[in-house]
Amino acid sequence: MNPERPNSPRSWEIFCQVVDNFGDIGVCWRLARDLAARGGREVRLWVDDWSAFSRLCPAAAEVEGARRRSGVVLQAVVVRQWPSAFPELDPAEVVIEAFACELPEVHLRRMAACEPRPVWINLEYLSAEDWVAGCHRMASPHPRLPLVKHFFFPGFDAATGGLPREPGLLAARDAFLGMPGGRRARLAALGLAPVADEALLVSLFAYEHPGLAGLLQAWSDGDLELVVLVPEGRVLGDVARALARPGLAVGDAVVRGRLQLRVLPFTEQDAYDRLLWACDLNFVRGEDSFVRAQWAAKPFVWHIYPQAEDAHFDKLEAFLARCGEGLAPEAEAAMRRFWLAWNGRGEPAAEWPAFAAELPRLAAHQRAWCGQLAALPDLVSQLLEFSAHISGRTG
Ligand code: TRH
Repeated sequence: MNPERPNSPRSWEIFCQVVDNFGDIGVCWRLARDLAARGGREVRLWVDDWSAFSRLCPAAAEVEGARRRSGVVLQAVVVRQWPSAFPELDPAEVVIEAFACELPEVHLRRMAACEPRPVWINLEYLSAEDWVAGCHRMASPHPRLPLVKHFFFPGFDAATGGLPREPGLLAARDAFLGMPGGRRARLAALGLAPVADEALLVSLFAYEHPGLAGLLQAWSDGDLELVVLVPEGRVLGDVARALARPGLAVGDAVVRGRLQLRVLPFTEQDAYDRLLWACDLNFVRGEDSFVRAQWAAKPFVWHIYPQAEDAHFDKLEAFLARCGEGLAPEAEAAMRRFWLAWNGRGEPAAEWPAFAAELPRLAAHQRAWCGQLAALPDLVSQLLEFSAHISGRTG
């Protein structure tokens, strides 16, 4: 596979509609930055929700309205507010619509008038389900215009588009973990106070959670010393209620028995990666943090994005089946039971002791799982190869 073939497209644009939270823009922002960082490409990112984007890229908050509309270069990406009245402009050679967001009609017509026509890709949500491989790279002709859209599915095996993984990511992680001074130095690099050597360091990023109070109680009453770092976000209200600390906010710390909990600010993506690397156990959610936890190669727990009619449990089971392969049966059962409980099928506090007892085995397993995933081509490499292939065919 050689993504740098002569017909490799040089201009790319990504359309992102923020449905809710940060996953849509989180994935698109990483993709845009990675494409731009690999060199020799112009990358434009259209985002409809500038305030969600500004949480991931605080420099964007400083950009005033007119420049948002005309485009501002941030980390080598031209970022533009996606307006409701979309301007007439030249499409890029590759147009990515993220997560089936609908492209503006005016842009589709411009794409249809291009010669050669742009490569049009719909980047889909991540799933470990088996059907994904059968739909990956599937072509879908536009009903009216002379355009063909291709479905591109990220995934966990060689028959899919792979996972986002920037070149050098794992080396950066290993350098961070190998820094002289150990955990104290790593935490200092993150701006965090030291924790006791024997404490289990946990990051907690989750949606609202009715089972949280019981788990916090189990942690405070348990044998293990735990330091739990909670980035500001949707779960904080439940944390505050469970600990009877109304108004709990960034910078606050609470101690209950064996549990010490600290509230962190929401940071830039790269800093969040380092937080995941630094912790012994990560609670993550949605799509992007779920992937980053796998590159952190530490035990983790996934709060999956809930879907109608519990459809998300099929996705959860599909991932557990893949990721659990090769785990000792007791460890696999402990992981499954705790993950299901964390997602509402069971009582997290009741499943915690068995899960905690398996953490050493789960740590070894996640390192191996990460190595297995890292042996597959990453998402951006595959997009480069695929777009060169399609533009070679249509150009
Ligand atoms: O925010 P999420 O729940 O996102 C989504 C959306 O709800 C989306 O509509 C849905 O379809 C999808 O899940 C499945 O979780 P996710 O995907 O993990 O995105 C969070 C982003 O926020 C991710 O890019 C990491 C980033 N982040 C930071 O940059 N700094 C932080 O401090 C934290 C906690 C997260």
